[in-house]
Amino acid sequence: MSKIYYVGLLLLLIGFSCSNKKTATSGEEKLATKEPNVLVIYTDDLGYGDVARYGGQIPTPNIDELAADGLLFTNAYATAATCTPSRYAMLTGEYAWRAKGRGVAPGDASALIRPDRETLPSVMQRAGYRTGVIGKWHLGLGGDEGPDWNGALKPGPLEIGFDYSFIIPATGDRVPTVFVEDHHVVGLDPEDPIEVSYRDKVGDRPTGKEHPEQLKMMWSHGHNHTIVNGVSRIGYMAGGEAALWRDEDFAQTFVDKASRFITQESDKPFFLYFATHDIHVPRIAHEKFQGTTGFGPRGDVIAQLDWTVGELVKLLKEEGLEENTMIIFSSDNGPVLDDGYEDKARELISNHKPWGALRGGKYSAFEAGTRVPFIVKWPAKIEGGKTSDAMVSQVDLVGSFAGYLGQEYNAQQAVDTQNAWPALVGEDNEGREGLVQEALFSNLTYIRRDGYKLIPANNGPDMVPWGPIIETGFSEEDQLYNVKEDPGETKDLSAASPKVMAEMKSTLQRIKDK
Ligand code: NG6
Ligand code: CA
Repeated sequence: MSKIYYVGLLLLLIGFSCSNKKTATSGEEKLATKEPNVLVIYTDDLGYGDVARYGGQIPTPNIDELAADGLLFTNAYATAATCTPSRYAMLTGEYAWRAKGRGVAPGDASALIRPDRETLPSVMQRAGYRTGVIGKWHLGLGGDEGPDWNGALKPGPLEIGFDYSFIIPATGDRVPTVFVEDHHVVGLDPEDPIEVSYRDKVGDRPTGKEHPEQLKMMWSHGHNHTIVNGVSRIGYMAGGEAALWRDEDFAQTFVDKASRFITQESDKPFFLYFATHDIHVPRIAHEKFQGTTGFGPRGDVIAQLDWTVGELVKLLKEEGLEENTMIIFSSDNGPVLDDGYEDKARELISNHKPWGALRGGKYSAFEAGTRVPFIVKWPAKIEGGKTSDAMVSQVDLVGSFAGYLGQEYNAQQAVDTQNAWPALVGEDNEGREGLVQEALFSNLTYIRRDGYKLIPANNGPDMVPWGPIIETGFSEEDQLYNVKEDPGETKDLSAASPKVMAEMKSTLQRIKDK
């Protein structure tokens, strides 16, 4: 054989192996072999009817686009009508009401989820994901002694499965009004330590009660303690001047942090729990959104939330990650108008119905308390533009991701989670057989897939007992509705269907006793 022949063969082999390599690292190949990135966009107090695609009057083009490109659910539920228990259940796979002390957490609560607990981020970590949480936490920080704002804040997100954390420790309306990144308050000057009290006034910052003239947004109920950034909060806070946030910058700050997290060099897929402050009170949108909707501050923060979604999707597109990223968009509980500040939410509501056709709202045992927007977009797997009536619950994320990723999970701890993967990706239109939802004061209701909903008798007040003018759904008599046929819960069927009710009562008891 001639030399030329050998050289030719060699070149051919080199060429072959090069082209082979190229295929192995091409985008297409990545798609076929890599698990999806997962981005959970968890909004705060966004009602079932607050998204245009669900019937809302305030434009939400970017959220609507998620639905146009993904799957929109009409029967999806948060587990509770308030924030802390909903988040607890989504992250642990256990309904929050199984133990006491998991209601709305004060801003100085110690960690509600301890390191020995099974969690959604731990499942993802074990499956080879890098995990992050950005945004509102509201699940407590620190051990039994509570958070040490001037030291290391642990246990917290990093101890329960997150590799990275950048959070509002509790809520925007609670002190301390500072961000926490990993274990520390961001920008804290050690010479000016933070002091927090939920009982007595600390330090000499003015309060909203004494100095309403210093406020840019007046309080209506509660929220009249320490003033920070022209807004009085729940709780008293001294020190930490250099670390104080500006509410107007929340949305941009979180988008920037998400961008850094998502674009980080890594061989691993990412799991990002992105918990927006919007549209919780105080509703202080960035100046560029203020006055843009005609619906007042509540409308403006919906516009800002929509912008946030648009920015995240744009980022994924730019990074070539859109196709194989699964976005789950939802809310922690239903809508409220006046939740403690005079922001004209009620006066400017016009024909917009945050609760859609449902009854009640945040805090309520009626449907608007927990039935929430829920959209899943994952172009590589889910065909866009479809609607699913499957009954899904946020408590099922643990079981669903564990199932899909082939991970074992601690079912002794995550007792309430189920593998709802087929429903989440649109392959099962039925979903859960039934679910429990938690309203104010841990009152429980039970809903069946066929629409029957039991609200057991209780002696709670029939209206939320402070400012928000919302029906709690409580009554001294048992109530039974069919929320499929009667989403507004207008016809009590308890007298007409005693058998259904008895059966549902015993099912609820069985779930409680689990
Ligand atoms: C309530 C607050 C309300 C809100 C809620 C928690 C008062 C009078 N009201 O106690 O403004 O902060 O707690 O909302 O203080 S949640 O969405 O985080 O659950
Ligand atoms: Ca909430």
